[in-house]
Amino acid sequence: MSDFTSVAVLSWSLGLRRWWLSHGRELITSPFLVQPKAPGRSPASNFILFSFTDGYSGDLRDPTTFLDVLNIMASIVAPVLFIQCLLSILLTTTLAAPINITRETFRTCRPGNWFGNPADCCPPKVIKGPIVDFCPQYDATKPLRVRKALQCLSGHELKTYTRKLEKGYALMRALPDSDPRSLKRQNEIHCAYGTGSFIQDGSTNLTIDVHINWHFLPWHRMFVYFHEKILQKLLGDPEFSLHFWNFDNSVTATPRHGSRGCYKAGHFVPPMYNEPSKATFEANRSFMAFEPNRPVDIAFDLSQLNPLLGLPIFPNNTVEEQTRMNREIMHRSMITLANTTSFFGKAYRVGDARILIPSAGSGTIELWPHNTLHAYIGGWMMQPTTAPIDPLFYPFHANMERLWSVWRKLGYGNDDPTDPDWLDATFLFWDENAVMRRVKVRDFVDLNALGYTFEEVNDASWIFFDNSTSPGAP
Ligand SMILES: [Cu+2]
Repeated sequence: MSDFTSVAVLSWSLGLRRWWLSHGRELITSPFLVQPKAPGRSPASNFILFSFTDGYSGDLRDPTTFLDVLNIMASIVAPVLFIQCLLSILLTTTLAAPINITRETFRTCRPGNWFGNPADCCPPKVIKGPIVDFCPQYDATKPLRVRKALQCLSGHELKTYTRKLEKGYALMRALPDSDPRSLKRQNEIHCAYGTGSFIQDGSTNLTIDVHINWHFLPWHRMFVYFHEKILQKLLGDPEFSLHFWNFDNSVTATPRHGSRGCYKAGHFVPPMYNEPSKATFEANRSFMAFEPNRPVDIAFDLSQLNPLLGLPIFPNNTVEEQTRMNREIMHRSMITLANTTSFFGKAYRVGDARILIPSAGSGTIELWPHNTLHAYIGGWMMQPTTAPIDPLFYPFHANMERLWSVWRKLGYGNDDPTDPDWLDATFLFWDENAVMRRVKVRDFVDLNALGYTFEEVNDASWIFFDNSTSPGAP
């Protein structure tokens, strides 16, 4: 109940009721309004609708008795409501706390669901070994690793990277299911975190989700971070970087002389993830993902979609149309509609129920381009129960978190939430050594501390998109 309602209820119980008793009845029973009737003397006895134990009864058609009943009801209900509101305010202000995933959360994990679709993906209920706090170690003397834009890799670098990537996924797929670093187990942990399988400690029914709320961006940065660490470990190369799919850039530009970075359009599915004989490939995708010259559609309106009824029908836009629509939707999600609250999504703390409808809790970039692209790729990528089975998930999400870091630099007062219930939320992940780590959101907001950065790309393609030039856009 809102504070406003509490004030209203309090006012009524303290003041209005007294006013009604002393003046209100006289006013309404004055000769200018309605002639008063003696209570209980309704001409038609079948209209006597109530009777109290003290013998008072009345006809609800009589305005004075009707208001008397309201008044008596209010005098009973108002204090009860008031106490209830006071309690709920006290409870939310004193008990609100960040979400913390613990051994107990794992122990009480149970099958969850996504849009009513059952999901049975709990990790083992007992976490073996210690849980080690994750502390990023910023080393100013060490150059940051650079995650690059996939579409600009070329020559020897492209060859080496593709070979390593394929080897990394082959090794990851070969790990036994008992190893939490296997691709299957990584998918399962995302599934458990994304289907309400985990329950808030101490609750019997409040389930946890890392989508459709403000944990979407930091949680997925953590997930991709440990995925990259696992690839590094499997490859024996601590400098290996998971390069990103720059799907949001649909314009190839000529960089100014001397400027560094990648200025090539990146809105096609990266070819190194579309090689059927390789471990980076996944056959279970929509046909659109296999058309090499088809730009992705990140602007599609998914708001009417029931994902259980099948894939949405994406229109066959021309490259020019798609480019304009993609630029516009990026401009909206990153600038026009993206203040701090709307960009991150709805607050989600201990005591809050899981939000199930994307438009009710998701941040702008979770809706567009994230949800649209998951639906566009289709197949496993369509649902959080299976999406990380497809290796394309990772360069895609690497770009999602890059967009977060771009948003912070755009100005407009953009800044991360300062609420401790966001900053102090903790999640558990198995690291590259299969050791369980406790990870805090506040440790995942600064990329420098995590030791990597992103290559500069042509974000200007949507930053400088002018909405006024395309009134018919979605
Ligand atoms: Cu997810």
